Amino acid sequence: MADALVIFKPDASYRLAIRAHLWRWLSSEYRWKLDALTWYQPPKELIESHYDFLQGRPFFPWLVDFMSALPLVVGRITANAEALEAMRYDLGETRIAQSRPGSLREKYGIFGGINCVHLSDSPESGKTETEKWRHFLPLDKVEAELERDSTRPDHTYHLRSLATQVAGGTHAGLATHEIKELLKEETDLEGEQLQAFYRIILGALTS
Ligand code: DAT
Ligand code: MG
Repeated sequence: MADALVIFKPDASYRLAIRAHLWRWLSSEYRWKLDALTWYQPPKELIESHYDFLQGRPFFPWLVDFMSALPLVVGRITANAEALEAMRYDLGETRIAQSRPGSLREKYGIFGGINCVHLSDSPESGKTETEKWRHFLPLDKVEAELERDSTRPDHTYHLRSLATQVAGGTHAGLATHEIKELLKEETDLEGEQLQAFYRIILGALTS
C-alpha cells in the first residue's frame, strides 16, 4: 500500500453536481482507503513545484492560476499499485477531448486540462507528492463534508460545446457570456470567488 494525493480541481470542487458524483466515487473506497480530505488553497509556489515537469509549456501559467486561485478539496488515499491504476483508468486520459468515453473526465470535464481530478499516477509519484504537500498541510484526517447528491444542474456537455466555440474564436463573446450563466447555475460561489472561477475556467480556452 502506498500514499497517493487526490485533488478535486476547481471545476470539481465548485460545480456542485459534479462534486457529488466524484465524492460518491471517491468515498466508495472500492479498492483504496481514504485517509484525509480537507479544504485547502495551495499557494502558487506549491503548485509550481507540484507541476514542475510542465514548466515552460504554454498552458503552465494558466495551470498555476487554475490550481491556486481558490480553496480546493485535497486528500490522501492509500492504495496498492493495481488499485491506483484502476482509479486512473476510472479517471480517463488527461485532456478531455482524448478521455475515454464513460470515464469521469469524459463525463464531467469541460475542456483541455479542466479535467476534474488530480490523482498521483504511481506509488512513486504518490510518495513524492504527498511528502511535498505535507510540508504545507497535515493530510491526516477526513474533515471535508461533501454532499452525495445535489439539486444543482450538470451542464457539462453544453459547457463543452460553448468552450469549443470560445477556443475556436466562433461567437466567442456570446459563448463566454453563456458559459458564465451556466457556471453560475452549477455553483454556489459568489462575488470575487465567482469572478476568479470564471477567470480560471475561461483561461483554459485561450491559453
Ligand atoms: P494527469 O492530470 O492526467 O496526471 P499530467 O500530470 O500529464 O496529467 O498533467 C497535469 C495537468 O496539467 C493535467 O491534469 C492538465 C494539465 N495539462 C497537461 N497537459 C495539458 C495540455 N496539453 N493542455 C492543457 N492542459 C494540460
Ligand atoms: Mg499527473
